[in-house]
Amino acid sequence: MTEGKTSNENLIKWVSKIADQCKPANIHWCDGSQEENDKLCQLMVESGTLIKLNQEIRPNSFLCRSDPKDVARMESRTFICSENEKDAGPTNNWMDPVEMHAKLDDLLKGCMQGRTMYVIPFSMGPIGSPISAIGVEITDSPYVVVNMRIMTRIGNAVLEVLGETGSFVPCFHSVGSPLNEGEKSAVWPCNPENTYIVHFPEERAIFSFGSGYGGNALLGKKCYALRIASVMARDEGWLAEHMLILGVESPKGEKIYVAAAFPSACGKTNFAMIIPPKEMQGWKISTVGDDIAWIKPGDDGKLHAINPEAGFFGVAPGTSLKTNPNAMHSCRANSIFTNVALTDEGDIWWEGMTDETPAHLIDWKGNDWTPDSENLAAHPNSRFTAPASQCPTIDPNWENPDGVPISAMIFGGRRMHDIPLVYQSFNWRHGVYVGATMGSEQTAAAVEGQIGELRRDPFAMIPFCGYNMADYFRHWLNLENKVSELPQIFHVNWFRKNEEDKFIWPGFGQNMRVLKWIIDRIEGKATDHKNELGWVPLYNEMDWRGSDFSEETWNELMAFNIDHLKQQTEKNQQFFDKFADSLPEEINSEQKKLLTRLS
Ligand code: TSX
Ligand code: MN
Repeated sequence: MTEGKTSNENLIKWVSKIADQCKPANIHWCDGSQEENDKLCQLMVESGTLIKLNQEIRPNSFLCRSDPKDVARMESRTFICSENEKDAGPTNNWMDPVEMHAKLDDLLKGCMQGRTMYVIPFSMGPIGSPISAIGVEITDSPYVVVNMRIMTRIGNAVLEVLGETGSFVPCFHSVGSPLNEGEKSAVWPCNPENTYIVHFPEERAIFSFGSGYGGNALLGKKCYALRIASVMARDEGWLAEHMLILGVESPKGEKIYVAAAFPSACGKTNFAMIIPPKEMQGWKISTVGDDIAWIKPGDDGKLHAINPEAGFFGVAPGTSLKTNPNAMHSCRANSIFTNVALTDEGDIWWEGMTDETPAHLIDWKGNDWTPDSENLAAHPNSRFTAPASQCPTIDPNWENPDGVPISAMIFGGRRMHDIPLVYQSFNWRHGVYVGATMGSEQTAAAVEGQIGELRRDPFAMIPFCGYNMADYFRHWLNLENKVSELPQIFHVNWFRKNEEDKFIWPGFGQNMRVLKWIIDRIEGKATDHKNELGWVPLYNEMDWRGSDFSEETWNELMAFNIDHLKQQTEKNQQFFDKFADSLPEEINSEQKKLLTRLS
C-alpha cells in the first residue's frame, strides 16, 4: 500500500469513507510515474486484461478487449440528480438525489472486495492554469488508471496544486464486481445489469458503477469536463463545450483559433487534425484539442479556450494514413487500443485502417478472423487512447495556461439531404439558434433511431449537458452582454449527397477551403452575400487552387429545396415544445424569422 502525499483533509476523509463502504483489499494512491504505469501494465498483462503489442512496431503499447456487453457509453443509465427535476430538463434522466444516494450507498457496500482501490488525483487542463480544475477519481480498475494517465494529468503534481484546502470534484468509479475469497477476477470485470452513471450537479460529485468503458469510467472526460463543468460554467459565466479546437495560420503568418461542435460520427478528430491541400501553400492547421473545450472570457474581451484533456480517446475504425495521418502518428507508441483486432505480427488493425485486409487476425472478441468472416474484426466503437503531445500538428499553445483566443465557432451535422456546405449566422442570437437546431441524419452505423431520421443534438451537447438545455440556450444568449469580442458563428455540412447517393463534397483536407472562407469573413475580406440561412460564399470567393471542383457542382452543393427546409424547420417546434415555458423567447423569435425568410 502506498500512502498518499496529500494533507488535504477533505480528500483524506472522502477516501477513507469510500474505503469503509467498498472494503477494498488494498488502497493505492497514484503518483503518476512511469514506473507505476509500467507496473500496472505488467500486472494487467499477467491477469490477461492487456496484451503487450510488438514493441518494435508499437512501442510501449497494449491491446485490451472489453466484455462484449460493455462497449459504449450508456445514455439510458446516465442520470442528472439535481434537487429539482426541472433543472435536469426534458433531455436528461433524472432521479431524486436523496433516493439516488440511498441506492448508491447500497451498491457501494463491499463492492471492491478483493480488489485494489486506486486514488487518482487529476487536473483537467494544464496543471496550475487558472482555467484548469481538479478532480480525484477513485476506481477499482487499473485499466482506468493507465487510461486516465494518458487522457488527463495525474499524480503528485496535482496533489501539490490541491494543497491543504483546495477543492476537487470527487469522482467515484467501480466496475461493480467484488471478489470472494480466492476468486479470480474476470479479464474485464463489469456489471452491465446494474450500471449507473450518476451526476450530482449541486454537490459537484460523480458516481459511476458497473461499466469499465470509455466515458462511463474515465470520469474526467464526459462526466466531469462536460456534465459537471457545464453546471460550473453556467454558475460562473463560462462555457464547457463538446468542441474541438484548432489553429489556422495563413501564409502571412497570421494565426487565429476556431472551436467546432459536431455530433458523433461527423469526424471531429479528423477535422481537428486536417492537412491542407498542398496547392494551398503556406496554410497551416494545428491541433489544440479534438473533443472538449473550456472557454472563458479573458481580460482582453475575447473568449479564451483550453483543451481540458491531455490525450485522444478516438474512434479507431475509419482512421487511416489517408483519412487522418496525424491521428495514426499520435498512436504510434505509448498508446492503448481497446476492442480492435490483433495481427499475426502483434500489431493492431481495424476496418478502414489499410486498403488491404490482413489474411488472418484475432478479432475484438478474441476469435480467429479472416476476410471471409461475417463479423467485424474491430468493434465499431473501438478506440485508441493516445497522448496529445504525440500529435505531429499539436499546437505550440496547447498547454498555454491562458488558453487560445477563439475567433470563430463552427457547428455542423451529417445532413445528406438539406443543408448547404457552409453558411455564417447573421449575428450572435441567430448563431445560438443555429446551434440549438443542430442535428444529424441517422446512418446505418447509428445504433438508435431510424435511418434517415434527423437526430436532434443542439450544440452536440444532448448527452452531455448537466442541466436543463433551455437554461443552457439562455446561458449562451447571455454571453452577448458579457464579452466584447464574440466569435463569429458558422454552420458546415460535409455530408451532402447528390441524386446518385454520392457525397458531393470531397471533405477531409479539402475542408481547408471552407476554413479559408471563414477566415476571410472574419477579416472582412469576403463579400456580403446572403440566402435565407445566412451569409454564404460565392463560387469565385473560394480558393480552388489544385481543385477541379466545378461551379455547377458548387451550385448543387450550396442549393437547397426551400419547401423541404421549411418543413424541417417547422419540425424544430416539436423539439422546442419539450422545454415549454423555459425556452428563451429569443429562440422562438429566431425560429419565426427563419420561417418567414423561407416563406
Ligand atoms: O471525418 C470526416 N470528414 C472531416 C474531415 C476532416 N469524414 C469521415 C466521417 C466519419 C467519421 C468524412 N466523410 C468527411 C469529412 O469531411 N466527408 C465524408 C464523406 C466522404 C467520404 C468519402 C469520400 C468523400 C466524402 N471519398 C472520396 O471522395 C473518394
Ligand atoms: Mn465526444
